[in-house]
Amino acid sequence: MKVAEAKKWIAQARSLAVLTGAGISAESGLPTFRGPGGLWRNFRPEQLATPEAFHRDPQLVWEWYDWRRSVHAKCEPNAGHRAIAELEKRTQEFLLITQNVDSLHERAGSKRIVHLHGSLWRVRCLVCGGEAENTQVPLDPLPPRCACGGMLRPDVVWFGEALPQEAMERALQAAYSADVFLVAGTASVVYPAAALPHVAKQHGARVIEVNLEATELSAVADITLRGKCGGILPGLL
Ligand code: BJW
Ligand code: ZN
Repeated sequence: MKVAEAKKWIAQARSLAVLTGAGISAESGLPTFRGPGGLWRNFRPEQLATPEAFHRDPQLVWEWYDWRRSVHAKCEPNAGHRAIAELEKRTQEFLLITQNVDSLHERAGSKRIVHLHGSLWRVRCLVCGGEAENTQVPLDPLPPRCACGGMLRPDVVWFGEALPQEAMERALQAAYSADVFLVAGTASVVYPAAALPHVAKQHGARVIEVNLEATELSAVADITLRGKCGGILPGLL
């Protein structure tokens, strides 16, 4: 039984790393990027999540983020988020590496966490570079402005932009030292996040994937568990 084997590996792991993507928040009602429900007003996320798109039409890109913030504000963590928070409590050396910009992992109780792609609830000024938390929903005015008068942007990582250095370093360190590397709800197509399970495997980790569908990682994973995060992850405790 694959689930029983995965559960045993996790229970015996001294060092566990978990990488999550949009799929884990799908059961909370947040749309994923690729696949059904990934489109917003006929735009693909890839057309909006770039610095070029923002410079061309900041109003349009901010409307997308404002809409996503309003959806997120009504969402609750699900059984998948809670199972990962519980795994953290049971494992000596643990890191949750998330690509998600929502805060559902923290709200489920996760503490040892790094956000590779930033946060939907933070903004950054294009003029003075100041960063701040911003939880206003809906935003008014749109685009929002900094106290210095400059335009604010979402404090997230778009295509072509570097990931936050400290988060990436901690994620790589966890990949080097993990006995088990659990990957949940990501299409595993966006780099450098998608490289982490490969790095972990090269350094001796067993890789377990939880996803509704086969992904780029599936052929490399030691165990693939097909199904919803909310159904499968609690069974790994
Ligand atoms: C379920 C489920 C359920 C559904 N249960 N499962 C060619 C080769 C390699 C790399 C590149 C290349 N060309 C360009 C690149 C680099 C590029 C990249 O990777 N591009 C690829 C697309 C080809 N990467 C970058 O540009 C990164 N930066 C970089 O490389 O910088 C270099 C640099 C160095 C120094 C200086 C300057 C630059 C940055 C990447 C940033 C990604 N940003 C986004 C937006 C964040 C903000 C926002 O949220 O708006 O991050 S894009 C988007 O994709 C978002 C996500 O975090 C990320 C990953 O998506 P994810 O999580 O995998 O979601 P989905 O929707 O794709 O998949 C969901 C999965 O869940 C599916 O598999 C479903 O089956 C499953 N699922 N429901 C279980 N209930
Ligand atoms: Zn400013």
